[in-house]
Amino acid sequence: MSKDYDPKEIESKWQKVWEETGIYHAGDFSDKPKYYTLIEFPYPSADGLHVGHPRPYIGMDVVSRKKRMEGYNTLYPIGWDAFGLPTENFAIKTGKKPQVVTKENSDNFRRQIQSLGISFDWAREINTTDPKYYKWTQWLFLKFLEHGLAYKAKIPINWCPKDKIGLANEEVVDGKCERCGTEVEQKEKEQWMLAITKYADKLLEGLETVNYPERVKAQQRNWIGRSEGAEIDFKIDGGQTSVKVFTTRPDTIFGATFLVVAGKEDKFTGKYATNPATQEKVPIWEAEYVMSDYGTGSIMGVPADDERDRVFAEKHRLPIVENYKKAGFEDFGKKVVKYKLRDWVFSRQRYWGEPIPVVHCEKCGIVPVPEDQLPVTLPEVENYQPTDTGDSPLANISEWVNTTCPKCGGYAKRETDVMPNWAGSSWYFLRYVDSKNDEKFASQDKLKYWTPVDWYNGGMEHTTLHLLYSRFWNHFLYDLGFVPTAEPYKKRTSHGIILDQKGDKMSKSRGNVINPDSITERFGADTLRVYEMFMGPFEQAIAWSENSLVGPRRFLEKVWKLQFKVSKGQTLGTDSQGLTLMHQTIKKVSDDIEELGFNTAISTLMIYANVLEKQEKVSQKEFETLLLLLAPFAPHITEELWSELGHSDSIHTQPWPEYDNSKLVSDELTIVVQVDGKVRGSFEADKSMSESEVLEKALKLSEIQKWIVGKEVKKHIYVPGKVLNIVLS
Ligand code: ANZ
Ligand code: ZN
Repeated sequence: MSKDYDPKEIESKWQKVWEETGIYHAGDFSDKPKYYTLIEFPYPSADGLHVGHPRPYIGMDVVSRKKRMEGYNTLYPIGWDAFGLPTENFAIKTGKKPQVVTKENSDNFRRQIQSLGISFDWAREINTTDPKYYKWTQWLFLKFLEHGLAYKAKIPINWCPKDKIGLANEEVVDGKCERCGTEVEQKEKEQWMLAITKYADKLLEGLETVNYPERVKAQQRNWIGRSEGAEIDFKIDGGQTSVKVFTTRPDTIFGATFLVVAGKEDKFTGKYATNPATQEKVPIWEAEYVMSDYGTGSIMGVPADDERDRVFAEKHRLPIVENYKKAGFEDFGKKVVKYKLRDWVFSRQRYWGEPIPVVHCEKCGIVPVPEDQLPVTLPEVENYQPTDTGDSPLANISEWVNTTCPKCGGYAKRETDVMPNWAGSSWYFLRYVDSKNDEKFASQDKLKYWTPVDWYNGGMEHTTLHLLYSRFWNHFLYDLGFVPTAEPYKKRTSHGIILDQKGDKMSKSRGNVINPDSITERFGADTLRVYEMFMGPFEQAIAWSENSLVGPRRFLEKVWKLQFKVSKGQTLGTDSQGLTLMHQTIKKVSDDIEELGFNTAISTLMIYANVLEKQEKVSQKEFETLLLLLAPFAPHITEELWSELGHSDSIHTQPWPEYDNSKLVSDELTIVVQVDGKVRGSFEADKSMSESEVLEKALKLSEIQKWIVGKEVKKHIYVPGKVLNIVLS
């Protein structure tokens, strides 16, 4: 009569039930406290999900499910970050419309994710390429424009000649395009910019108020790169003109023996300036090690105290003054603050992005598209290929480009640049709280109820891009009174990526991608989930190991078989030690989940299941506790076993087990007995036994008797509740 564990059958059955009953739907407003868990929404690529994708989804699913059971009204949403190059390039290659590609890919991702039983609230699903969504991305852009934070500038941009696209500094890694690895060129172009630098201080100060890993905070601080220093003028040509330098060490000015201006190669300009401290003439050089776009683009060379200046001075035989007088910090120049952070290049000359919602009118200049005419939708085009002039493919669609000016009614041209892929993801967490709203990006009431995000888990690779950008947008919206808190995320954590069996990064080009479908097919979603949480510390990268799936599968089978040992209706644990273990297990699993210790939580559950398996009978209470603690990790099997016990409500809406502090330590203690420091025996003692009672009992033990007979006990040392050492010699 004992039924075998058949994940396929029970998983699809319960997924259907959950969908029908909507148990993971987070209702707006409630008397319960709210909890908002967030993962970085995926880019729906044509390759589908690989086994690395679900690791953070499962991790935060465990947290979300636990929070729900703890009585929180929990929001755990999902959507698609679907604009950008991969889809556009795929469309160019296959001749399919990006809209169609996006639909197919997100349908596939949805199917895959749903087969894993993750408790996302699908009713709130968003897609950044949906005109109903990007209407609001455009509206938010217009807010930046209205407040002077979006502007056009002709600037040298990082240009990828292969992708034919301008790149933000953040997208250039070691001088190469982050996506395709091609050497980046410089190109002068009119670009839309967002003034993120105006928020540099707020973005720094905000870090003091949030719970992020220290290394994430450090990366954000470094990226912003705030430096306090001074600007000092060095006069030339008899005081007519001067070179302004930026220094963080104005106290070293007496040691400044030359000036360097940013240049392409090292050379002497032939000019001299006067050091205002020493009144000496110092030569003005050009060199590559001085960056043109930082500080003032010029420095004072202090070879005695700055390593790079010393190298430069030695190479070009410039004077080095070792022991010079130190100046006071305010003595020369003017105090200034400089940042490494640059304004954000916000336009892309491509097709698959949000059109920037402005028109160019000969009479009125740049005119924003009025709110009631949003969204400015992407027109259907035949050819998505970017142009060689660097203009967007949209520039070729005259019916779309030619329009009337909303201000004067005259002839105007639409802006043909689109926004970067980072736009839609800069505010998506706000849209989730009210994803169907056609009147506003989200209602004030719902924003007030749901935000900020309580726990956001995402990749370390997004620390300087997405995380900084979305914090910037949220700070800006806070200043406008649109969102209730300046910081969007209370707590941030990161997961490690999953590598292939050999320890290499999984990628389509390497051909080493493992599709979760095949794993679910063979082992079941619960086994995949438990394996991904068990395989190693959540924050560390780890190699996939097909063989290791067997362990989690066996564990679930063991849990399955325990149901046949349960004495129904029996509520209490069998003995005091059993009760202690149960409470210890509850505590350990509860604490571990809060600290991303998913792997140790599972091993604790494995130990517990082993102990129960060895018992002759398992009480209903013990078995239910095991199921409740396992439910966030393996939601299908636990739901099935829960209903087999006769419950009609879902296990996922039950209260999370609580532990009793007083039961964490057993009343029974094992006292180890040593004779002259060597372990000779042990016995079970009651917690209340006094030291003399312990000694008395120990001396009577037969295994101790044979060591001490005929000898004198000189003294004894007792470590309460643990060890008794009997000293003879
Ligand atoms: C004299 C000096 C003496 C300096 C000394 C340092 C140590 P932060 O802001 O922390 O990165 N510097 C200034 N502008 C520069 C540029 N455009 N390119 C390259 N280097 C530049 O460091 C600021 C320091 O870096 C400045 O202080 C300047 O060198 C150099 F013992 O001035 B210092
Ligand atoms: Zn006009």
